[in-house]
Amino acid sequence: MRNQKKKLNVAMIGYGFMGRAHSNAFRQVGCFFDAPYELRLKVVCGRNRSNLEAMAAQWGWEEIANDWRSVVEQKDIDIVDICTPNSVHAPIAIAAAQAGKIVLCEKPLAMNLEQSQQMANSLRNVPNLVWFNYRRVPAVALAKRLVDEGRLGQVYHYRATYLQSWGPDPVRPGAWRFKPDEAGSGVMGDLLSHSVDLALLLNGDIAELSSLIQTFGPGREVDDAVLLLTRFANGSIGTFEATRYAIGCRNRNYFEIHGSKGAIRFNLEDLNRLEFFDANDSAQVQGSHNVLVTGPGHPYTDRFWPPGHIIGYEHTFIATLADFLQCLAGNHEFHADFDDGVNVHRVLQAVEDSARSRSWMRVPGKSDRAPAC
Ligand code: SOE
Repeated sequence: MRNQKKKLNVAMIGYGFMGRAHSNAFRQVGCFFDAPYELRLKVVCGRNRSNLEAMAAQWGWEEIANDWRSVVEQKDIDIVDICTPNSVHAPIAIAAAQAGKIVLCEKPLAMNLEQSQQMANSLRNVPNLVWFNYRRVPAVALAKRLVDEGRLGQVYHYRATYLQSWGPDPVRPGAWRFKPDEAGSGVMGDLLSHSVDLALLLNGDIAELSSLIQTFGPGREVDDAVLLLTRFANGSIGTFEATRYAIGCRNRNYFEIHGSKGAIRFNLEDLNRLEFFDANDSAQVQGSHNVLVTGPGHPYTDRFWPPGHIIGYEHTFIATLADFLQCLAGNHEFHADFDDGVNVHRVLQAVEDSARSRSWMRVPGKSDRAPAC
């Protein structure tokens, strides 16, 4: 069976933390899922040869390369995966699309809204993905199922926080995530983009917002913390907070939704669980169900381990890739794609504008799409 599958050769540009997460997904997807393609880890590309050699040896990449421009032109490459600093997402994605490749790209999609729109327009005719991996946490997918089934009723409140603590880290001052010309923004692109993507998925469009942005690091030119108040198109209201200065919190990607019929609560630091409060439970036993989302019957879980056997961060990338490959084979729409990446940038743009002008901003609508080039 396996050797009848069509082979797709992957080139990965960039090889840091995300490069490892992606390499693992490329290697594992066919083990956990009945993937319709066999992926071959063909080329890993970056600047430092000895780091690349180590990466290739550890994760099984066949070749290393230094020049992404020639890699995206390579005839034997089918998929270009981008996990570089944000500033080079656009040129690589656009060149790869022009060369007819399938394109996978880390978040945030671009440096700003305008660039993200150019990217989405350039990639209209090629399959594409943005690695908003938290959509595929089984507990998050279960939350989406409960929302879609109407189990929360009319939503009143959406509350999201993404809290990390490494902002004051003295050994990281030169890191690319702190450089405006490489990262484009600080926590806005790095953390708030995840929270916004999940909010758009679970609660629909954000109509308007008011924000506050703060930089704590002396001399730093990117945002360290951001707060928002939002009104959603469905009439609910929301708050968001993203920061690298939440001392005591390592990677607390959290959301909570309150509706007329129930509530849900998720915390990535305990990613196998979803709390669900069902207002239809009889008053005597009302309280949160602390659901261990490892099956039976939960999204993705039959692909991993038996019920009760927990999964980790890496499985979210594997499940994302598995869904993408299924959609590719069946010619179905996949999300999150570059248009979803643009939708996140619409919100981020309004966040920047609101903080700068100290006023409420309407989030530019999907009809305000940049003209195709
Ligand atoms: C670092 O802040 C980081 O790795 C982000 O870049 C990721 O997108 C997030 O998932 C975890 O934190």
